[in-house]
Amino acid sequence: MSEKIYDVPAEWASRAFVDDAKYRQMYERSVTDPTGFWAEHAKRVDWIKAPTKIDNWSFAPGNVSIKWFEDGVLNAAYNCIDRHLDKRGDQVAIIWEGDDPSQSRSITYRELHDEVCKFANILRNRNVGKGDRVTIYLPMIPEAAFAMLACARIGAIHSVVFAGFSPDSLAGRINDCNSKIVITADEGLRGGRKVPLKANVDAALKKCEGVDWVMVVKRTGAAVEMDDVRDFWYHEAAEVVTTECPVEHMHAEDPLFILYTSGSTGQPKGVLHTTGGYLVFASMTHQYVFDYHDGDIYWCTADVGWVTGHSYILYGPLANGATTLMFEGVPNYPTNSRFWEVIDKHKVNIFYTAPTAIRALMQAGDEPVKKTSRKSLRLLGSVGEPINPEAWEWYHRVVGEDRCPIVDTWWQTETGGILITPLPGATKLKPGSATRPFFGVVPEILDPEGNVLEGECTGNLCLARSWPGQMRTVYGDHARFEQTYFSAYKGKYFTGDGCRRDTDGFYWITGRVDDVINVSGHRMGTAEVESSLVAHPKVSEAAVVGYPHDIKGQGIYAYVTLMAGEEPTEELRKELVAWVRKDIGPIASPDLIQFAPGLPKTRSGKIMRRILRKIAEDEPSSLGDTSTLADPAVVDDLVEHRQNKH
Ligand code: 6R9
Repeated sequence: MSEKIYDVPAEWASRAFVDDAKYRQMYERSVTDPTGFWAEHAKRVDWIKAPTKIDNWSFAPGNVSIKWFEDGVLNAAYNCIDRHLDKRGDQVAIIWEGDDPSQSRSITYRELHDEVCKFANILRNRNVGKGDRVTIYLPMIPEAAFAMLACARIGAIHSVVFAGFSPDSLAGRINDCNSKIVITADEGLRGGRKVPLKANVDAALKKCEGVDWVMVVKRTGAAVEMDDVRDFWYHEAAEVVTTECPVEHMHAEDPLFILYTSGSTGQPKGVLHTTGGYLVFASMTHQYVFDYHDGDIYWCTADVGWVTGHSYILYGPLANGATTLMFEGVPNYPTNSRFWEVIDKHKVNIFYTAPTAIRALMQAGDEPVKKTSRKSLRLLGSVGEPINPEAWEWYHRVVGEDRCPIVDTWWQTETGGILITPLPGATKLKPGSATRPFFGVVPEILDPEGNVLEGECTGNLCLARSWPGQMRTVYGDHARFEQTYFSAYKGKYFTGDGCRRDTDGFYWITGRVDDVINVSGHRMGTAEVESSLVAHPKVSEAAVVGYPHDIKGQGIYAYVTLMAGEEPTEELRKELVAWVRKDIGPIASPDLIQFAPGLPKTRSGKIMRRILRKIAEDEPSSLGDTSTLADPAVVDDLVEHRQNKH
């Protein structure tokens, strides 16, 4: 671990919303008087009816229930658009930068209002209303923002599915929440490559009974098949609707969106977020963590298919009246200078990206960075996975020219917003540490027996209390919600992450301790990849673990046992990679496949993943005790034929 410490630059301490003394004072109040604290900060959003009941939650086993601001009434789209119109109708809300550097577009708050109202009217005309689920499978184009905000405006619940997911993955998500409408585009465009989104939807819908409508946005103009009854073009429907659409009155605890995320078992879970608490938390964290001031140009490079895109491209920034940049492309197209060129082109002040992108660009050397100016940059952010100190230092020194603090923000789809992070005017930085809890957040580190550890320690990260942005349930399966997050440590939310707290009380996230792996900042359940592999006719058994990968953070290592009589060939290896890629999506493609005659199992038949992880990490000398295995000899073969040998 890096021992270096970076103090808060003097100009930051004086200009930021919060300096260290203020952080300590606000944090103290947030945990000693949470009701008073959140009653005050709830005022940052406009309520149709202000809440009088602030916090009402229980993490008690069998009775988990989370409510914030429950008697309040509001509308999220109103807060992200309408309330800004008087003061900043002509201010740019969204800067869209296309995959092709010659394409960009600026959308003012007034224009955003009109586009979102039109979109909402199109949905209302198809009988989509409060509580209905809408699946959005779009690339990073402005219509993705219009679609999400249109749902919020009419009280429909959006479920955005990342456009990199396969037809099967899409179908599973459509069916799980019974969407009756799917919004997509003819094709997506990323790094100069086309993605056949409409064709993917057509394939998915062969497995979905309940979908009445498919709305198609024209992005590339490719010829696509259109079903006469079911499918319609967005641009045609938009011609016959008005730019006014009254907002639906939503209770604070009415659902805002569902977002599917991978867990350690079974199918992805539909994480449900509600309206009031989520919006208060997303907007408040956006303002304080990025120290967002009026006039700043803010860019988060995430995709709206992930939670980071929801909270920190859309809802947080727009609720704050910010100018938010939405990027269709990838970091290395057309060249490795793309990020920095976009920063110069749009005079970006605040830049928020993932360690995997930083590591990939770092490998391309300093030159593609240094040939750009980046003078506008003031603050850098990191999210999605632990950032290794080398990448942190490079980001700080080369990209930020030693003048921009880095906020390393730890949070999850489930948390709705950032929970552990520096505040740039308040917190000294240690490369690799997410530092201190945000207001109202009470982290605890526990040992496997459930003892709360004090002082400097390492263990499993839990949260002792609720915060307004917390997920409320797994859509349609509250029992799974309780089981997944509240059963390991009674009365606490268990994050699935390991964590160290140092002598300064700073937190260092060490990565997942469950069967979730983090590949380029994307969460993947090992069980999902395994069930895809065993669905192949030649595969009898599979076990998947993560291993350290220079760029992706973690790579996917699959042990595969073939059916009797099948030959382990190079060709089959490629076939299996392609199989998983097609089944789940490119982000789930195994990086390494080892054909294994047998897997290490206990006598009761449990696969010993600890051993598989060590072999995948190329640490065969630290396998630990293998004597409890049913057949210890299988380990020798696995070690001998390991795929990650250095
Ligand atoms: C926002 C997001 C959540 C998991 C989380 C953890 C890892 C995210 C991190 C981090 C270390 C950070 N993670 N941010 N680990 N430092 N700053 O990424 O949500 O896709 O649900 O992933 O990502 O392991 O549990 P999500």
